[in-house]
Amino acid sequence: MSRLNVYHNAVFLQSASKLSQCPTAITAEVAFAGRSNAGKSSAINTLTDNKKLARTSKTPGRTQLINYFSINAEKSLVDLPGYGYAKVPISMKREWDKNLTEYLQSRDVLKGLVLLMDIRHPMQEFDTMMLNQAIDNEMPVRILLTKCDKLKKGPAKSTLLAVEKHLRESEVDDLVSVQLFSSLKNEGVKELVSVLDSWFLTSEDEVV
Ligand SMILES: Nc1nc2c(ncn2[C@@H]2O[C@H](COP(=O)(O)OP(=O)(O)OP(=O)(O)O)[C@@H](O)[C@H]2O)c(=O)[nH]1
Ligand SMILES: [Mg+2]
Repeated sequence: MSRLNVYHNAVFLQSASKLSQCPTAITAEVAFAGRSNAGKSSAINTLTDNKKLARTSKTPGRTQLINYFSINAEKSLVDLPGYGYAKVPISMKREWDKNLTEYLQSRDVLKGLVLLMDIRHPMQEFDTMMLNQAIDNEMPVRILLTKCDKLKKGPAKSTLLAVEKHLRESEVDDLVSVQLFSSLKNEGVKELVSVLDSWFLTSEDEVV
């Protein structure tokens, strides 16, 4: 029946606080980005079926380092620091934003970006900024509307349709797609796996 989910093999590889510390042996990676508290670390844990892998927290701003989880010797998942957390000093905020921009622009092995947004507050200023940067760098993006368990089915679907419409009207729907996701209910995992598989597979084709 279902193929083995290779993401279940993920193990912690290392942390990095700047680009120069990022692992060099990896040939393909997918990064998880989004506002603080959007559910990035939880989504990684859900995808990998390992609740202890990435640290999650009720306190926003928990993940301040770039954390790498390797799937095998060449492929990794990356938990990026949450951006836009209001309570950190403005200088630190600027530093994070600068680092994220630099990461998108210069990390060649980055094959795609999973951009997480709390379904109750999608497409905030920082999300749009991140999305535009990804588009400028021709980076494929999968938007996860997270914590969809917090809304009833109808409103969740309406938000999904509204974001889809926005992407179509902005003519970025060839590069950017969107889905519902809930770590709490294990919802949207299969769809996410197939997107990640396609990004990692494309990167294998490039190597050959
Ligand atoms: N109801 C619900 N809560 C969730 C879901 N995903 C995450 N949460 C909760 O949201 C909070 C933040 O989750 P994290 O995964 O730590 O968020 P993060 O984006 O990694 O946050 P930072 O590391 O601070 O950037 C935690 O209290 C989680 O339990 C979900 O699908 N449903
Ligand atoms: Mg986190």
